[in-house]
Amino acid sequence: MRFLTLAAIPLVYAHQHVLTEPESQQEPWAAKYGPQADLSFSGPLSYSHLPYARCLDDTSATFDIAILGMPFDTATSYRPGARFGPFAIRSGSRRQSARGGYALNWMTNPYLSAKILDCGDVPISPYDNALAVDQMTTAYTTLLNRPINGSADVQGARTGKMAKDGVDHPRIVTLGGDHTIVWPILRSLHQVYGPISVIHFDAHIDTWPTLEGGLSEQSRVTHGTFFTLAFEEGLMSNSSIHAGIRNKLQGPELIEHDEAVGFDLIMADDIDDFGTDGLIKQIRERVGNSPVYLSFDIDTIDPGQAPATGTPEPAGWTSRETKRILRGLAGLNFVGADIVEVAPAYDNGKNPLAIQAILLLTVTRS
Ligand SMILES: [Mn+2]
Repeated sequence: MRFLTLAAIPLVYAHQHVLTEPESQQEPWAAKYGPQADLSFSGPLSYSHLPYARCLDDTSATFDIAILGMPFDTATSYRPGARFGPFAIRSGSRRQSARGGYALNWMTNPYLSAKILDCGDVPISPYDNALAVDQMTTAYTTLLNRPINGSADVQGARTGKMAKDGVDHPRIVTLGGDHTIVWPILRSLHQVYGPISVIHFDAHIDTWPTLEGGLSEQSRVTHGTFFTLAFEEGLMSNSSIHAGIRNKLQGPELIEHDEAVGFDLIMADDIDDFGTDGLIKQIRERVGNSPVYLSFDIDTIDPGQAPATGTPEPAGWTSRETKRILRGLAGLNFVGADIVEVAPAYDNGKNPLAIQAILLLTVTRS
Protein backbone atom coordinates (compact mmCIF):
# COMPACT_ATOMS: atom_id res chain seq x y z
CA MET A 1 0.00 0.00 0.00
CA ARG A 2 2.79 2.43 1.01
CA PHE A 3 4.73 1.61 -2.13
CA LEU A 4 1.77 2.44 -4.35
CA THR A 5 1.29 5.84 -2.74
CA LEU A 6 4.93 6.80 -3.34
CA ALA A 7 4.81 5.65 -6.92
CA ALA A 8 1.85 7.94 -7.60
CA ILE A 9 3.67 11.14 -6.59
CA PRO A 10 5.70 11.65 -9.80
CA LEU A 11 2.55 11.21 -11.87
CA VAL A 12 0.80 13.97 -9.97
CA TYR A 13 3.82 16.24 -10.48
CA ALA A 14 3.93 15.57 -14.19
CA HIS A 15 0.26 16.39 -14.54
CA GLN A 16 0.69 19.71 -12.70
CA HIS A 17 3.66 20.59 -14.86
CA VAL A 18 1.56 20.32 -18.03
CA LEU A 19 -1.16 22.50 -16.61
CA THR A 20 1.25 25.32 -15.68
CA GLU A 21 3.43 25.23 -18.83
CA PRO A 22 4.75 28.77 -19.53
CA GLU A 23 4.55 30.40 -23.00
CA SER A 24 8.21 29.70 -23.66
CA GLN A 25 7.47 25.98 -23.61
CA GLN A 26 5.43 26.10 -26.86
CA GLU A 27 5.73 23.26 -29.33
CA PRO A 28 8.73 23.80 -31.62
CA TRP A 29 6.70 24.69 -34.76
CA ALA A 30 4.62 27.30 -32.97
CA ALA A 31 7.69 28.76 -31.25
CA LYS A 32 9.78 28.94 -34.41
CA TYR A 33 7.30 29.72 -37.24
CA GLY A 34 3.98 30.58 -35.65
CA PRO A 35 0.77 30.31 -37.66
CA GLN A 36 1.39 30.31 -41.41
CA ALA A 37 -1.23 30.74 -44.15
CA ASP A 38 -1.64 27.96 -46.68
CA LEU A 39 0.46 28.32 -49.80
CA SER A 40 -1.24 28.46 -53.19
CA PHE A 41 -0.65 24.72 -53.66
CA SER A 42 -1.41 23.53 -50.11
CA GLY A 43 -4.35 23.27 -47.77
CA PRO A 44 -7.91 22.00 -48.12
CA LEU A 45 -9.72 22.57 -51.41
CA SER A 46 -12.01 25.55 -51.78
CA TYR A 47 -12.48 28.11 -54.53
CA SER A 48 -9.41 30.36 -54.42
CA HIS A 49 -8.80 29.41 -50.76
CA LEU A 50 -12.01 31.20 -49.78
CA PRO A 51 -13.80 30.15 -46.58
CA TYR A 52 -15.84 26.98 -47.17
CA ALA A 53 -19.18 26.01 -45.68
CA ARG A 54 -21.82 23.40 -46.47
CA CYS A 55 -24.36 26.17 -46.87
CA LEU A 56 -27.33 23.92 -47.67
CA ASP A 57 -26.97 22.23 -44.27
CA ASP A 58 -25.54 25.18 -42.32
CA THR A 59 -28.38 27.69 -42.12
CA SER A 60 -26.15 30.15 -40.26
CA ALA A 61 -23.85 30.62 -43.27
CA THR A 62 -24.41 34.05 -44.87
CA PHE A 63 -22.69 35.68 -47.82
CA ASP A 64 -22.99 38.39 -50.46
CA ILE A 65 -21.82 36.02 -53.16
CA ALA A 66 -21.86 32.21 -52.97
CA ILE A 67 -19.74 29.86 -55.03
CA LEU A 68 -21.87 26.75 -55.61
CA GLY A 69 -20.92 23.57 -57.44
CA MET A 70 -23.51 21.68 -59.51
CA PRO A 71 -21.74 18.47 -60.54
CA PHE A 72 -24.39 17.33 -63.02
CA ASP A 73 -23.60 15.89 -66.46
CA THR A 74 -26.26 13.32 -67.30
CA ALA A 75 -27.98 15.44 -69.98
CA THR A 76 -25.03 15.82 -72.35
CA SER A 77 -25.33 15.02 -76.05
CA TYR A 78 -21.72 14.06 -76.73
CA ARG A 79 -18.82 13.68 -74.31
CA PRO A 80 -19.82 13.60 -70.59
CA GLY A 81 -17.53 14.49 -67.68
CA ALA A 82 -18.63 17.93 -66.48
CA ARG A 83 -19.64 16.45 -63.12
CA PHE A 84 -15.95 16.88 -62.33
CA GLY A 85 -16.04 20.55 -63.36
CA PRO A 86 -16.52 22.02 -59.87
CA PHE A 87 -13.60 19.99 -58.53
CA ALA A 88 -11.35 20.98 -61.45
CA ILE A 89 -12.22 24.67 -61.25
CA ARG A 90 -11.58 24.73 -57.51
CA SER A 91 -8.32 22.85 -58.01
CA GLY A 92 -7.08 25.27 -60.68
CA SER A 93 -8.29 28.30 -58.74
CA ARG A 94 -5.81 27.56 -55.95
CA ARG A 95 -3.28 29.72 -57.78
CA GLN A 96 -5.37 32.65 -56.64
CA SER A 97 -6.37 33.91 -53.23
CA ALA A 98 -7.48 37.04 -51.45
CA ARG A 99 -3.88 37.74 -50.41
CA GLY A 100 -2.67 38.17 -53.98
CA GLY A 101 -5.97 39.05 -55.61
CA TYR A 102 -5.43 42.67 -56.64
CA ALA A 103 -6.18 42.95 -60.37
CA LEU A 104 -4.40 45.75 -62.21
CA ASN A 105 -6.96 45.87 -65.02
CA TRP A 106 -9.70 46.62 -62.51
CA MET A 107 -7.64 48.31 -59.79
CA THR A 108 -9.46 46.29 -57.15
CA ASN A 109 -9.31 42.98 -55.28
CA PRO A 110 -12.58 41.14 -55.95
CA TYR A 111 -12.09 38.78 -53.02
CA LEU A 112 -12.17 41.72 -50.61
CA SER A 113 -15.08 43.55 -52.23
CA ALA A 114 -17.78 41.34 -50.76
CA LYS A 115 -18.24 38.40 -48.41
CA ILE A 116 -17.70 35.53 -50.81
CA LEU A 117 -18.20 32.02 -49.47
CA ASP A 118 -17.56 28.69 -51.15
CA CYS A 119 -20.84 26.91 -50.38
CA GLY A 120 -19.73 23.49 -51.59
CA ASP A 121 -21.58 21.27 -54.06
CA VAL A 122 -25.23 20.35 -54.41
CA PRO A 123 -25.59 16.56 -54.01
CA ILE A 124 -27.26 15.74 -57.33
CA SER A 125 -28.65 12.39 -58.46
CA PRO A 126 -26.62 10.93 -61.36
CA TYR A 127 -29.45 8.45 -62.03
CA ASP A 128 -32.71 10.42 -62.21
CA ASN A 129 -32.63 13.70 -64.14
CA ALA A 130 -36.10 14.83 -63.04
CA LEU A 131 -34.99 14.40 -59.44
CA ALA A 132 -31.69 16.15 -60.24
CA VAL A 133 -33.46 19.19 -61.67
CA ASP A 134 -35.62 19.45 -58.56
CA GLN A 135 -32.56 19.13 -56.32
CA MET A 136 -30.81 21.95 -58.21
CA THR A 137 -33.89 24.20 -58.14
CA THR A 138 -34.42 23.59 -54.42
CA ALA A 139 -30.76 24.18 -53.56
CA TYR A 140 -30.51 27.40 -55.59
CA THR A 141 -33.79 28.73 -54.15
CA THR A 142 -32.55 27.96 -50.64
CA LEU A 143 -29.36 29.98 -51.04
CA LEU A 144 -30.97 32.74 -53.12
CA ASN A 145 -33.35 33.42 -50.22
CA ARG A 146 -30.69 33.28 -47.50
CA PRO A 147 -30.43 36.72 -45.82
CA ILE A 148 -27.63 38.67 -47.50
CA ASN A 149 -24.47 39.38 -45.51
CA GLY A 150 -24.97 43.01 -46.45
CA SER A 151 -21.64 44.57 -47.45
CA ALA A 152 -22.98 47.95 -48.51
CA ASP A 153 -20.40 48.60 -51.22
CA VAL A 154 -21.16 45.59 -53.42
CA GLN A 155 -23.60 45.59 -56.27
CA GLY A 156 -25.20 42.49 -54.76
CA ALA A 157 -26.42 44.52 -51.84
CA ARG A 158 -28.66 46.44 -54.23
CA THR A 159 -30.51 43.55 -55.87
CA GLY A 160 -33.60 44.54 -53.89
CA LYS A 161 -34.44 47.26 -56.38
CA MET A 162 -35.05 44.50 -58.95
CA ALA A 163 -36.54 41.84 -56.67
CA LYS A 164 -40.31 41.44 -56.52
CA ASP A 165 -40.18 41.42 -52.72
CA GLY A 166 -37.94 44.52 -52.58
CA VAL A 167 -35.42 42.59 -50.48
CA ASP A 168 -31.70 42.31 -51.27
CA HIS A 169 -30.83 38.77 -52.30
CA PRO A 170 -27.34 37.29 -52.44
CA ARG A 171 -25.86 36.31 -55.78
CA ILE A 172 -24.59 32.87 -56.71
CA VAL A 173 -21.74 32.00 -59.06
CA THR A 174 -22.42 28.39 -60.06
CA LEU A 175 -19.75 25.95 -61.21
CA GLY A 176 -21.17 23.41 -63.65
CA GLY A 177 -21.93 20.84 -64.56
CA ASP A 178 -23.37 20.62 -68.06
CA HIS A 179 -25.39 23.55 -69.36
CA THR A 180 -28.74 22.04 -68.33
CA ILE A 181 -28.17 23.47 -64.84
CA VAL A 182 -29.30 26.88 -66.14
CA TRP A 183 -32.91 25.70 -66.41
CA PRO A 184 -33.37 25.08 -62.64
CA ILE A 185 -31.34 28.24 -61.94
CA LEU A 186 -33.68 30.35 -64.09
CA ARG A 187 -36.68 28.80 -62.35
CA SER A 188 -35.31 30.04 -59.02
CA LEU A 189 -34.28 33.47 -60.27
CA HIS A 190 -37.67 33.98 -61.92
CA GLN A 191 -39.39 33.50 -58.55
CA VAL A 192 -37.42 36.44 -57.15
CA TYR A 193 -36.93 38.75 -60.15
CA GLY A 194 -39.52 37.82 -62.77
CA PRO A 195 -38.38 37.33 -66.40
CA ILE A 196 -34.58 37.26 -66.75
CA SER A 197 -32.36 38.48 -69.61
CA VAL A 198 -29.48 36.12 -70.32
CA ILE A 199 -26.05 36.96 -71.66
CA HIS A 200 -25.07 33.58 -73.03
CA PHE A 201 -21.42 32.95 -73.98
CA ASP A 202 -21.27 29.71 -75.96
CA ALA A 203 -20.19 28.10 -79.22
CA HIS A 204 -23.74 26.70 -79.53
CA ILE A 205 -27.13 28.38 -79.36
CA ASP A 206 -28.63 25.87 -76.86
CA THR A 207 -32.18 26.74 -78.01
CA TRP A 208 -32.96 23.51 -79.87
CA PRO A 209 -36.60 22.39 -79.43
CA THR A 210 -35.31 18.83 -79.06
CA LEU A 211 -31.98 17.13 -79.64
CA GLU A 212 -31.33 14.11 -81.81
CA GLY A 213 -32.67 11.07 -79.95
CA GLY A 214 -35.19 13.11 -77.96
CA LEU A 215 -38.15 10.73 -78.05
CA SER A 216 -39.90 11.52 -74.77
CA GLU A 217 -40.83 14.54 -72.68
CA GLN A 218 -38.00 13.80 -70.22
CA SER A 219 -35.48 13.48 -73.07
CA ARG A 220 -36.18 17.08 -74.01
CA VAL A 221 -34.28 18.04 -70.86
CA THR A 222 -30.74 18.40 -72.24
CA HIS A 223 -27.77 20.76 -72.32
CA GLY A 224 -28.87 21.91 -75.79
CA THR A 225 -32.59 22.51 -75.12
CA PHE A 226 -32.76 24.10 -71.68
CA PHE A 227 -33.33 27.64 -73.02
CA THR A 228 -36.33 26.40 -74.99
CA LEU A 229 -37.72 24.82 -71.81
CA ALA A 230 -37.12 28.06 -69.88
CA PHE A 231 -38.83 30.05 -72.65
CA GLU A 232 -41.84 27.72 -72.67
CA GLU A 233 -42.21 28.32 -68.92
CA GLY A 234 -42.02 32.12 -69.35
CA LEU A 235 -38.81 32.42 -67.32
CA MET A 236 -36.91 34.62 -69.80
CA SER A 237 -37.29 38.18 -71.09
CA ASN A 238 -37.29 38.80 -74.85
CA SER A 239 -33.94 40.67 -74.69
CA SER A 240 -31.28 38.00 -74.27
CA ILE A 241 -28.14 37.66 -76.38
CA HIS A 242 -25.66 34.96 -77.41
CA ALA A 243 -21.94 35.65 -77.80
CA GLY A 244 -19.34 33.46 -79.48
CA ILE A 245 -21.66 31.27 -81.59
CA ARG A 246 -20.18 29.10 -84.35
CA ASN A 247 -22.06 25.79 -84.32
CA LYS A 248 -23.71 24.31 -87.40
CA LEU A 249 -27.49 23.88 -87.55
CA GLN A 250 -30.07 21.65 -89.21
CA GLY A 251 -31.34 24.76 -91.02
CA PRO A 252 -32.20 28.48 -90.79
CA GLU A 253 -35.52 27.73 -89.08
CA LEU A 254 -33.52 27.09 -85.94
CA ILE A 255 -32.49 30.76 -85.89
CA GLU A 256 -36.12 31.84 -86.23
CA HIS A 257 -36.88 29.69 -83.20
CA ASP A 258 -33.87 31.16 -81.42
CA GLU A 259 -35.26 34.68 -81.95
CA ALA A 260 -38.65 33.56 -80.62
CA VAL A 261 -36.93 32.27 -77.46
CA GLY A 262 -35.60 35.82 -77.02
CA PHE A 263 -32.05 35.87 -78.34
CA ASP A 264 -30.02 38.26 -80.43
CA LEU A 265 -26.89 36.69 -81.89
CA ILE A 266 -23.18 37.59 -81.86
CA MET A 267 -21.16 35.17 -83.95
CA ALA A 268 -17.56 34.30 -83.05
CA ASP A 269 -16.39 35.92 -86.32
CA ASP A 270 -18.08 39.22 -85.41
CA ILE A 271 -15.08 40.08 -83.27
CA ASP A 272 -13.04 40.61 -86.46
CA ASP A 273 -15.54 43.12 -87.84
CA PHE A 274 -16.59 45.00 -84.70
CA GLY A 275 -13.79 44.42 -82.18
CA THR A 276 -14.27 43.79 -78.49
CA ASP A 277 -15.62 47.31 -77.90
CA GLY A 278 -18.29 46.83 -80.57
CA LEU A 279 -19.41 43.54 -79.06
CA ILE A 280 -19.51 45.01 -75.55
CA LYS A 281 -21.70 47.86 -76.82
CA GLN A 282 -24.10 45.46 -78.55
CA ILE A 283 -24.48 43.28 -75.45
CA ARG A 284 -25.01 46.23 -73.10
CA GLU A 285 -27.64 47.81 -75.35
CA ARG A 286 -29.47 44.52 -75.72
CA VAL A 287 -29.97 43.78 -72.01
CA GLY A 288 -30.20 47.39 -70.76
CA ASN A 289 -31.20 47.74 -67.12
CA SER A 290 -33.05 44.42 -66.85
CA PRO A 291 -32.09 41.73 -64.33
CA VAL A 292 -29.31 39.85 -66.14
CA TYR A 293 -27.97 36.34 -65.77
CA LEU A 294 -24.49 35.65 -67.17
CA SER A 295 -24.02 32.08 -68.41
CA PHE A 296 -20.55 31.17 -69.61
CA ASP A 297 -19.93 27.91 -71.50
CA ILE A 298 -16.20 27.24 -71.51
CA ASP A 299 -16.48 26.13 -75.17
CA THR A 300 -16.72 29.84 -76.04
CA ILE A 301 -12.91 29.80 -75.77
CA ASP A 302 -11.03 28.27 -78.66
CA PRO A 303 -10.39 24.57 -77.91
CA GLY A 304 -6.70 25.18 -78.54
CA GLN A 305 -6.70 27.15 -75.28
CA ALA A 306 -9.51 25.36 -73.40
CA PRO A 307 -9.95 21.78 -74.67
CA ALA A 308 -11.48 20.54 -71.40
CA THR A 309 -15.09 20.46 -72.60
CA GLY A 310 -17.55 17.99 -74.10
CA THR A 311 -18.42 19.58 -77.47
CA PRO A 312 -15.45 21.64 -78.68
CA GLU A 313 -15.80 23.82 -81.80
CA PRO A 314 -12.87 25.36 -83.69
CA ALA A 315 -12.30 29.09 -84.25
CA GLY A 316 -13.34 30.41 -80.86
CA TRP A 317 -12.20 33.51 -79.02
CA THR A 318 -8.96 33.67 -77.07
CA SER A 319 -9.05 33.89 -73.29
CA ARG A 320 -7.62 37.44 -73.58
CA GLU A 321 -10.40 38.57 -75.91
CA THR A 322 -13.03 36.91 -73.73
CA LYS A 323 -11.74 38.43 -70.53
CA ARG A 324 -11.80 41.84 -72.17
CA ILE A 325 -15.42 41.44 -73.27
CA LEU A 326 -16.45 40.24 -69.81
CA ARG A 327 -14.71 43.22 -68.23
CA GLY A 328 -16.72 45.51 -70.46
CA LEU A 329 -19.97 44.19 -68.99
CA ALA A 330 -19.31 45.40 -65.45
CA GLY A 331 -22.11 47.50 -63.99
CA LEU A 332 -25.01 45.65 -65.60
CA ASN A 333 -27.68 44.40 -63.20
CA PHE A 334 -26.29 40.91 -62.71
CA VAL A 335 -28.39 38.62 -60.53
CA GLY A 336 -26.19 35.55 -60.97
CA ALA A 337 -23.55 33.88 -63.13
CA ASP A 338 -22.11 30.50 -63.99
CA ILE A 339 -19.28 28.75 -65.75
CA VAL A 340 -20.37 25.43 -67.26
CA GLU A 341 -19.28 22.49 -69.39
CA VAL A 342 -15.80 22.23 -67.85
CA ALA A 343 -14.93 18.53 -68.33
CA PRO A 344 -11.38 18.08 -67.04
CA ALA A 345 -10.89 14.56 -68.43
CA TYR A 346 -10.34 16.10 -71.88
CA ASP A 347 -7.41 18.17 -70.59
CA ASN A 348 -5.74 18.78 -67.26
CA GLY A 349 -8.55 21.07 -66.13
CA LYS A 350 -6.30 24.09 -65.84
CA ASN A 351 -6.98 26.08 -69.01
CA PRO A 352 -10.54 27.19 -68.26
CA LEU A 353 -9.37 28.83 -65.11
CA ALA A 354 -8.22 31.98 -66.80
CA ILE A 355 -11.89 32.86 -66.86
CA GLN A 356 -13.07 32.09 -63.35
CA ALA A 357 -11.75 35.16 -61.53
CA ILE A 358 -12.98 37.53 -64.21
CA LEU A 359 -16.49 36.24 -63.65
CA LEU A 360 -16.31 37.27 -60.04
CA LEU A 361 -14.99 40.68 -61.01
CA THR A 362 -17.70 41.24 -63.58
CA VAL A 363 -20.55 40.49 -61.24
CA THR A 364 -19.15 42.40 -58.29
CA ARG A 365 -18.13 45.67 -59.96
CA SER A 366 -20.73 48.39 -60.24
MN1 LIG B 1 -23.73 25.39 -73.89
